[in-house]
Amino acid sequence: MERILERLLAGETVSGQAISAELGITRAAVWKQIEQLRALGFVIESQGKQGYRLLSCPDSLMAPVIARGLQTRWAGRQIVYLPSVDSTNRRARQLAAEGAPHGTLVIADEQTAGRGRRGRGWISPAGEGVFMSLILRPQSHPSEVARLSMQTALAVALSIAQTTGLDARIKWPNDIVCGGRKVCGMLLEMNADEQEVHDVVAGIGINVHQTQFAPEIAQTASSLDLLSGQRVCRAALVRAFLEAFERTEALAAQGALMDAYRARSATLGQRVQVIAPAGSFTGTALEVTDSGSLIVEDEEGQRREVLAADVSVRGLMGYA
Ligand code: BTX
Repeated sequence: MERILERLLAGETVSGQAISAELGITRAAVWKQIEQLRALGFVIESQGKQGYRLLSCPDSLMAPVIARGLQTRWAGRQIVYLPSVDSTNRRARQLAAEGAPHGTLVIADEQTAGRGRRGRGWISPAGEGVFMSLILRPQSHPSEVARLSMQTALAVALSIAQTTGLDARIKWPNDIVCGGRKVCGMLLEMNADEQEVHDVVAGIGINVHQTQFAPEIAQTASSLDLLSGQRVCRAALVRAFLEAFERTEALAAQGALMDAYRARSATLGQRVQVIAPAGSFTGTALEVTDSGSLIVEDEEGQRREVLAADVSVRGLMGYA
């Protein structure tokens, strides 16, 4: 179906015969796949013998829809779309282990067991969000992987801002918030030994069309549609993310990543409350280190290093 869609997206009328010859399938099979695309919401005109013409696309995440007009060198050059999957991170890790190239994007319309950090879940209703995992094969030491987490967060914030006009901000360590509400979570998983990183899977879940939320997140979560007052195009958001990710790589190479990150941070420069098992304290968030921890100056003027794994950080003004 993706190959027929690709052909239709090229813009011209294409005959059933030409598709059948190119794809090596019968004309009846072509017709059946056209009907399947129609059932998914693609409006396809039949022009008798001349063939088929695509008039409009639904809000689809199918690979050819995302790939149309994508301006990247490597990010998302290979896209694996799944209508439904347990977790795109789990699937991406499997594909990475099988040798999927750097930049492969695994994306789903629905997750049945979306994963958050530390065994938590990510609510991923069909057709409502973006659930995706980018496979990265950085040529770096495990200690440098924190940078990828910053790049991912920055790229998501920039792409949301670009696509919706919202003031998307990074809440350390890895939420994106808009108007004080969580619209996105990220889960980076690394496959490495002491010397070398084999691959990193950057998993991203963005709330796009939801208008209702499960009771446990109703007070903290929102969606891009609700916050922007417009119906956001998911494929455009994904393209913007992939393009922004490549830009963050350039920023990192120029030593400018931290400044760009700081400009999008909801946490840095703010008064925060650090809630740790060993005790809580308040202070001012100063910076994020190369290894990804947060430096907070406490009330006594002491600089304390806060590891993402240990704590929860709350802004003193609302959720963000
Ligand atoms: P996290 O542990 O920071 O956030 C999980 C917590 O956030 C949950 O315990 C719940 O309170 C809340 N939550 C769950 N779902 C939502 C939601 N849709 N919107 C707002 N809040 C929510 C964040 O973990 C990491 C999430 C990564 C999700 C992506 S989706 C694609 C990829 N595949 C996969 O399995 N996970 C990643």
